[in-house]
Amino acid sequence: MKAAAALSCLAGGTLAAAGTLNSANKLGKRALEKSDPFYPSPWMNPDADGWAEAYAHARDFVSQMTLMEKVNLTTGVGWQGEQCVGQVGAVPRLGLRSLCMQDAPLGIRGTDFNSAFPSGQTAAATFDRGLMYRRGYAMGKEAKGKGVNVLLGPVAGPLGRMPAAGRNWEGFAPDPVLTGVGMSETVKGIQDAGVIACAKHFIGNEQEHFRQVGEAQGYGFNITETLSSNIDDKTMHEMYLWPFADAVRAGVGSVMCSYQQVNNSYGCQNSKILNDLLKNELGFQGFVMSDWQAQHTGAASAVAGLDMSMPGDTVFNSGRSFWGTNLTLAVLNGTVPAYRVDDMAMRIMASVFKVSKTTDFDPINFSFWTLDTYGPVHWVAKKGYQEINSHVDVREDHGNLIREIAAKGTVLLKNTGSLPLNKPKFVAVVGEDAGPNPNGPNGCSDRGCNDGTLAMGWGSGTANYPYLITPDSALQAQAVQDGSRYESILSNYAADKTKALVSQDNVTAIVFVNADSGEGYINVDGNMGDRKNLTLWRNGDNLVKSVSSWCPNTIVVIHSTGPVLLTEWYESPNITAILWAGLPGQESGNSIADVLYGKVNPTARSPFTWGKTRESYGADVLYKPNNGNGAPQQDFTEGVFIDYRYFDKKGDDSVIYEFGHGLSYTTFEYSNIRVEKSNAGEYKPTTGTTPAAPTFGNYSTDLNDYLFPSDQFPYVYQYLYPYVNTTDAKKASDDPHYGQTAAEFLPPHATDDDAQPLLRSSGGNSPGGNRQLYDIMYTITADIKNTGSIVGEEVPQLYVSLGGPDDPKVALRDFDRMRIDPGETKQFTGRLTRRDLSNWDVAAQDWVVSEHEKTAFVGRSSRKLDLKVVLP
Ligand SMILES: *[C@@H]1O[C@H](CO)[C@@H](O)[C@H](O)[C@H]1NC(C)=O
Ligand SMILES: *[C@@H]1O[C@H](CO)[C@@H](O)[C@H](O)[C@H]1NC(C)=O
Ligand SMILES: *[C@@H]1O[C@H](CO)[C@@H](O)[C@H](O)[C@H]1NC(C)=O
Ligand SMILES: *[C@@H]1O[C@H](CO)[C@@H](O)[C@H](O)[C@H]1NC(C)=O
Ligand SMILES: *[C@@H]1O[C@H](CO)[C@@H](O)[C@H](O)[C@H]1NC(C)=O
Ligand SMILES: *[C@@H]1O[C@H](CO)[C@@H](O)[C@H](O)[C@H]1NC(C)=O
Ligand SMILES: *[C@@H]1O[C@H](CO)[C@@H](O)[C@H](O)[C@H]1NC(C)=O
Ligand SMILES: *[C@@H]1O[C@H](CO)[C@@H](O)[C@H](O)[C@H]1NC(C)=O
Ligand SMILES: *[C@@H]1O[C@H](CO)[C@@H](O)[C@H](O)[C@H]1NC(C)=O
Ligand SMILES: CC(=O)N[C@H]1CO[C@H](CO)[C@@H](O)[C@@H]1O
Repeated sequence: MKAAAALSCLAGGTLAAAGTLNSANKLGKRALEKSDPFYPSPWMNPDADGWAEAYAHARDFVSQMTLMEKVNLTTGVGWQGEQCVGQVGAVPRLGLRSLCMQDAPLGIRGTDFNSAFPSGQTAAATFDRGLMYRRGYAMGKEAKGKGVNVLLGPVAGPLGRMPAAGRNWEGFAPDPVLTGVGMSETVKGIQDAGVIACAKHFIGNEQEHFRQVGEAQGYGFNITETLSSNIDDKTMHEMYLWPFADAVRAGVGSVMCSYQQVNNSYGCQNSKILNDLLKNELGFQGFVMSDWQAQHTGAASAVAGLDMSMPGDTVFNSGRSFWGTNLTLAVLNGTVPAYRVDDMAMRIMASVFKVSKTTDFDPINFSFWTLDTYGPVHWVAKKGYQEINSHVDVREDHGNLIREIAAKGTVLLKNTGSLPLNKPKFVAVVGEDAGPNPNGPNGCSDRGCNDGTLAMGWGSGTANYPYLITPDSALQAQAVQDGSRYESILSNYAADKTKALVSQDNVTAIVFVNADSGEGYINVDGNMGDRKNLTLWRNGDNLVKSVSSWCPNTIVVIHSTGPVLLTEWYESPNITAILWAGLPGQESGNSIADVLYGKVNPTARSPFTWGKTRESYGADVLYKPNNGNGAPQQDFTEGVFIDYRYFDKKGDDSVIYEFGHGLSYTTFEYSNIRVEKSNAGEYKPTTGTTPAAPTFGNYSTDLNDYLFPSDQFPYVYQYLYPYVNTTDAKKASDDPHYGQTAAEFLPPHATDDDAQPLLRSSGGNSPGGNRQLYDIMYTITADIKNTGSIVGEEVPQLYVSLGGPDDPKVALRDFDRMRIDPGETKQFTGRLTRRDLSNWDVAAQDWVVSEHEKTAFVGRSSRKLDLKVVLP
């Protein structure tokens, strides 16, 4: 049975499920993957580590709440109903203003006097936990300064299964451990600043094409259901769920469920992923919010584990909601158990108390919908004119941090000696990517164009730039200071002029090229979010090839959202250096100048593999529906073998630069690997049961008590409320199927409230899964010596081979970024936890350390594994 077979009634999606099943045969012989049901939805654990105090506060608060107040807290007020990109109803009686959810994972979206940080992917390239934390903290502080309560990031979905996928740059890397560290550090940073983080998009949200039906239809694809990511249980645990486990372990307050389906069940009503994996196995105590319009049902999504409907309306500006009035009625008529709505409110309020510590929030000081100072608070209703943008400057000194992260996240892929630059005689800079967008840095809405230098992708994952330092301006300033001659041609098509420039004697030519991508609702040059190719944009390859054919000292700088194909030119002897500068944010020019001139000795590592061809990556975006009008099917048949795991398995010569690769201006020597076994003890599966579902407070069953209080405030157009308009429940619900009972359309056990058994792999009181998974089993040390003549930082990486025939050759498990003086030797220490050495055993439904011999490697990349030791 499908996890959310329970589609009907509150659901617009009733027919959807049936449609998918009926079209099963169109894909071939096998039936479509399905998701097993998992009910009931787990309620909060009063004793969870890091949550107990927040639970107690929340219990006191929620116990005072009426049913309508609880419903208000769970349901968005509708698209453009308030100032933020999403807000829920307020609880004025208890002094709680409406919670503000706001993009984005690299800075606050749509406002002003905020910073534009480097992308998550660029932060990942630093391999520096401290910088990842500081980035999160700074973003959290900025959000707090504008009145944001929930910052919608960080991102672990997409993980990066396909290099062309549009939003990979918002996340970290196609490696679960590096992404897990990015998630954990960013969550801690954001939440230490007093803002709730939101780990998204849960789960399998690996491409833009077909994620939403309307969007796909707009592009001319006639589908009636969204993409299904079909992921087997082992791959789910070992790859896609892993970084979410780290986010949960770090105490993340919210998780956003995704648009697409998993095994043909929608992300926001898939009980297997929400109830079982997230809330039961990982012991997630925070709340699950829907992606914007990713909710398709009312009661079904409630019992499948959804806690907050965003932005609240069934579709933007319908003025109707699957929850709101419908959720109030569903509790009153017994379809949705009261404990489930109590648990939603508990989870939301516990996150508030855990992270914000108070319910006395700062005012919201901006409107996402305009930069005007005065305007309507209720944007779509054009009601409530007042000051809606106070233009509060929240940037502090974050520009310095942004410059540091971007420089330390710039990967030196190749260097035959031309770098670092030292007062070069003549610098010639070539390429649009070095210059400004003629329409200004924010000239395209949500950065939906690729004009001028690329410093972030496009879509909801963006922020407005407060300024954008272009490479051209920063490099010119440096040249002037050095007494160099400097010229730039900020075009990719001025062949004759470029030739004349870079053919001169003694020229250091720096070519800037890029490749962009973003979110599916914007199509840039035929790229509907996902990239349509892996090549450079706008004649970039020809530009590099031409300049390097004229100039024997050509340095190439790439700004991109992922790997591009360097195949045709990377070996040219005239190309003396290649750098990947990721998506650096507002300080772009300064940070690349810092690296080119050696103020920052490069240390960053590529957070993905640079393959020779698009095909060499294996998995790819699905660009054409493959299931008739039904849900396109994306089968994750490669299992755990994505990115370097796939290239290593093939073992051919299709890798140009491997995952983890990055050069320095100095050199390092690795020696003396040692291993120490810890006495971690036996793994003990979790046993026992939960308490029965608690309820908090009681509620009136008289519909007269739920009527819209028109004597207290006017009804705002399209606004979503918890009230009923009439005491005729059927009319109030406006649901043509009103009257179906839970037994008629919800799956078995969906409303159970008795004690439930704990999963053996779950954490008991410890969020993130069984706590012994995080026991340290081995400590590996190695000596790293700086054998060059300048100070440098090095990123020793610890990989393991789990030894089984189905295991990747090696998998990253730990790393450090260490500053080492010339001649100095420092000790690297890496740790292997039980999880690091385990496989997910599908039969046992638990992590198991296999019998195969395990080997640890310490090296400078996934392929330069200097040292190895067999684990005793
Ligand atoms: C209740 O949900 C149904 C969809 O199941 C929707 O058609 C109806 O408009 C909703 N009612 C309200 C008052 O939003
Ligand atoms: C999807 O189907 C596969 C294969 O049957 C199964 O291993 C996996 O657990 C399913 N995942 C979900 C979330 O239902
Ligand atoms: C629900 O929230 C709205 C504001 O979003 C507020 O006006 C209303 O009073 C709230 N209702 C209850 C019952 O608290
Ligand atoms: C889309 O497919 C449906 C179902 O096959 C069909 O009824 C409809 O006419 C199609 N629409 C377009 C625009 O092709
Ligand atoms: C913005 O914040 C300032 C300082 O907290 C406050 O005085 C002002 O009322 C706020 N403006 C809005 C529109 O909330
Ligand atoms: C790849 O796509 C980009 C962006 O649309 C385009 O500029 C470029 O020309 C394409 N490359 C090739 C080889 O067609
Ligand atoms: C390198 O540059 C020189 C001009 O200095 C040119 O003659 C030569 O063909 C170039 N080599 C390549 C491989 O492009
Ligand atoms: C409830 O009443 C308001 C104000 O009359 C109206 O705008 C709204 O559409 C009504 N809602 C329903 C579900 O009938
Ligand atoms: C209960 O209310 C919900 C929400 O309006 C509705 O979908 C459902 O049909 C109702 N069930 C009964 C038994 O009245
Ligand atoms: C300082 C420098 O690099 N000078 C060179 C300029 O170019 C001429 C001709 O190619 C060389 O002979 C110089 O050494």
